[in-house]
Amino acid sequence: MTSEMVKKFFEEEGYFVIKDLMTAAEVAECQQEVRRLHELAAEMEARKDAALRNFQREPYAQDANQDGLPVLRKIEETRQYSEVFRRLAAHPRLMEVLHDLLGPDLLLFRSTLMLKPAFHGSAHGLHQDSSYWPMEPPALITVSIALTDSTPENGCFKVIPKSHRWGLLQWGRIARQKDESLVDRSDLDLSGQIEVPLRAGSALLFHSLVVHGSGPNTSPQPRNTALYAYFPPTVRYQPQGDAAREKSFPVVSGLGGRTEIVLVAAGR
Ligand SMILES: O=C(O)CCC(=O)C(=O)O
Repeated sequence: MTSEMVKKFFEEEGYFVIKDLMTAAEVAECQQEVRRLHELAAEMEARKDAALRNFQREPYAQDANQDGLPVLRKIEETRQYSEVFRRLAAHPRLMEVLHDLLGPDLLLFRSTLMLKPAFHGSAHGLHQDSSYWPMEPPALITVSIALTDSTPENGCFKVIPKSHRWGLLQWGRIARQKDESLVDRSDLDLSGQIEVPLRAGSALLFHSLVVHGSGPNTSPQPRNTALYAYFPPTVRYQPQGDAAREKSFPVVSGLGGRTEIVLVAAGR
């Protein structure tokens, strides 16, 4: 597909898949790094490290540990703990597509590992990312890079194409048990929902207003993904309530080579 075709598809459908973004060697390096971060979590738990708040245990796991390591649901701020995942945020092939969609100047809102351990992974309720994020306008792009094959059995993404045109809606809890419904609302037409299986190394990109979620992992295969969210400088930081009025965001590309930018919220 040409850049124009990718842009047109993304603008109309709200999502896009980049097949085989990473090489097999890159995938293997990321998988090793996922294991290292689990070992790090175990060490941090042992010393009651305050940064453990970025490592979330799987809330509905039957066992607390697998192979002697904690059963985790996600790790936030991965770029703080991992050079591999810091670099992956700026993968050259990903940058080409994001530059076409958002322009050359890119900031990072989120760098996360979403983990669905074999047999244990909880479901992810349907939602729009922008309903939870203090960023305006709601025009970010989330990228989920599959680090293992991602299938309907191990809880691949579900998206509703074109739902980025529905406007901003309210959603409920995100982490859900394996037999729970993925949504509490009954007033929405969810019939267009599709599953997006990905081979390890491929990536799903979607608009932050696209309705998405994922099922549980009841299979023997883990489903791990590196998840990032990007925004251009036209998106502002606008938190509600008592949240800090300024926040620093890493620069991923452009912006005169700066490494981070502090965004200050406009007056209340
Ligand atoms: O990785 C998943 O299954 C869902 C992640 C997601 O939707 C999110 O973090 O907003």
